[in-house]
Amino acid sequence: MLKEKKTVKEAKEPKEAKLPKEPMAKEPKASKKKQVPLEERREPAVEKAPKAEPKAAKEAVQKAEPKAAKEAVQAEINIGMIGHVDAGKTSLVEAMTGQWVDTHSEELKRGISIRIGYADTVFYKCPACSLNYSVKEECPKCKAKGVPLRKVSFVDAPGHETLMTTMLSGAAMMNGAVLVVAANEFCPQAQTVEHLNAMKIVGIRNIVVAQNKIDLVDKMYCGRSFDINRPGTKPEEMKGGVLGGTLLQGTLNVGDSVEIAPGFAGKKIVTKIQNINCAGGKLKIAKPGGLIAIETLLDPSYAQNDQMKGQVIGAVDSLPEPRNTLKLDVELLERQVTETPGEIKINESIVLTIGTMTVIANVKETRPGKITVMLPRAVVAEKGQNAAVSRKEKMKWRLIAFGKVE
Ligand SMILES: Nc1nc2c(ncn2[C@@H]2O[C@H](COP(=O)(O)OP(=O)(O)OP(=O)(O)O)[C@@H](O)[C@H]2O)c(=O)[nH]1
Ligand SMILES: [Mg+2]
Ligand SMILES: [Zn+2]
Repeated sequence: MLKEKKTVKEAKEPKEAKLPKEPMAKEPKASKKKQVPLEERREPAVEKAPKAEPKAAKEAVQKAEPKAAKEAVQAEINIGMIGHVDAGKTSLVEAMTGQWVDTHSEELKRGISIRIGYADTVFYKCPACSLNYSVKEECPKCKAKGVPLRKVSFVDAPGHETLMTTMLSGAAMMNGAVLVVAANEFCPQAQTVEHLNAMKIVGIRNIVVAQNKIDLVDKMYCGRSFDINRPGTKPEEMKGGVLGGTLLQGTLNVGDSVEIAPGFAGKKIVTKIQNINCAGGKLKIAKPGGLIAIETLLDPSYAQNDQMKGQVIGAVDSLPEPRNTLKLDVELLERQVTETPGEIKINESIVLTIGTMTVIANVKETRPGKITVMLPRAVVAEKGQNAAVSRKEKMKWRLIAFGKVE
């Protein structure tokens, strides 16, 4: 859904700018993350909106009519686009219908949806190939003419907190909904919850969750690393360090700058992707699935002998800062055959596995169900990330607890 951001949402609103039919009670200059008290949000901000909407709906249907006549498929269902402000609802509608439904000058200026948007599309089934469904008549894979299945109307709701009443009146027209969630934001956001509540009120049970903006959260775990240069390679022919692993989310492109964390000595490293390989050969773009090897501009000696194992690779400035102290919620594992492990004690050395990183940790503090550990080697861990806790028992490292990073 990637698209140039048209306007900056937080941009200051010029005073004279007014919406003729849908005055906003509050300027949406507030940061999208800011929580506004419920009573403020419930202000009848857009009570006049319903007047304008049926008209807009009619216009949208009329515009779509000639097409519909040709295809002889009638819109038979309304799918709502719901979710927090900026999640990408309107972008998803555009991807599926080809129409950018935010057309009001105010919407264009602010870069947010203010009214309910409408756009139709026809779902086609390709009779000839395995790529079965498309929103284009011509099958994108084999170019055969698709068979129209059904025409669907998208009802695009605004996500801004001051526009809940507009969203609610739109909800009344939905038969099902797509809850759009931005992968680069904590979930749920205020409007994720409110929109789901709105669905409950109007009795919509069929909701599909679409995770959007996954391109913003590239993340690869490095499981191996290599120096691929043969001894005696001329300096100008030397290749940079190669990192092998699997992409968890997002995409990596040849030419992308990426950061590697925790990096060295607690500092992240930034490098550039020179080549990407998978078992089948070279790739220009890597997606999640299978093992890939990325050639970087890193000094190859850093990558020798799996030295980069456990590092995380992601878009620049996207990874958490490396940390030497972690607080964990821990739950001891119950064992069926051998004795259940005893409590974790202060000063005990344990091993944590976070992603592909394995580190020794020293227990500094314990409270019921919680431990604080010091790490001689920094790690990157996100809040809520799982960690496996192991302890040495009879000369072997044994898994003893399940941890969650606080
Ligand atoms: N990087 C990236 N940006 C995206 C993606 N989808 C949407 N955007 C951008 O995110 C911004 C918000 O997208 P919209 O489609 O307007 O979001 P919305 O949910 O309709 O927003 P409201 O209607 O105001 O609640 C725009 O700048 C989009 O270009 C995506 O998949 N990746
Ligand atoms: Mg929108
Ligand atoms: Zn086809």
